[in-house]
Amino acid sequence: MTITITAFERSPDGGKGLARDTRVRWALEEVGQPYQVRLVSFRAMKEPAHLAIHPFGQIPTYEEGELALFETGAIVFHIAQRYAGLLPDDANARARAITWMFAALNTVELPILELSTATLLERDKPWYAERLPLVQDRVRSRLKQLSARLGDADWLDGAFSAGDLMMVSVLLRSRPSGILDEFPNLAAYVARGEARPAYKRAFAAQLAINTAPPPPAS
Ligand SMILES: N[C@@H](CCC(=O)N[C@@H](CS)C(=O)NCC(=O)O)C(=O)O
Repeated sequence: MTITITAFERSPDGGKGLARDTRVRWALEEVGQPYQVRLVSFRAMKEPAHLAIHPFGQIPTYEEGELALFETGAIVFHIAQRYAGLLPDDANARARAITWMFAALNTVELPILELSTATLLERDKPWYAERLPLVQDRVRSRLKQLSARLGDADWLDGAFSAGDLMMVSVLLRSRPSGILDEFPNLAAYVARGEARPAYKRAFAAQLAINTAPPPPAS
């Protein structure tokens, strides 16, 4: 059955792989499933056809036959459940890997997102300079806890899993702030994720779109 995902026609990051279609591409590459991509403009994302699939008018979405999904957590979880390679067979190890997916999205991504929002959208506010260190410290304290748990292990819980895929994807978004590099074991963990052939293919695919000549004006 054909899998189709959506991605930005032009990602605001210019192809650095931070747009969230990259994590879905990565999951599909890890499990060896081919996929098609439908590119959407910011305007098209807010139009009824896209809103019917994604109620919040965002990317990525995932379509497979009758099934249409949004939210990268749900999409990667679905891929990991349906195809072998991203979740362990042992029931307890599987539950722990899923726990790490939730931790990445609910506990680690939130302060990282808050920092990105502050630096992107709040620079001109009179309170920006006073607030920024507080937001940075929230990221720092989360990463400190994660760093302590990871220690010198390669992955969060045994073999690479969907939990690591999601955590690495989330941590990548903290790299531009410089905070990731304050934790050498986390920086090395992210580099291990980026070194995976499946990640490299996913990254290259999104980069190709973002460096291609712009589509003709309609
Ligand atoms: N929680 C959602 C977040 C999706 C999201 O924020 N997508 C961004 C791109 S990475 C987007 O579409 N931004 C444009 C917008 O919100 O208008 C997920 O994990 O899928």
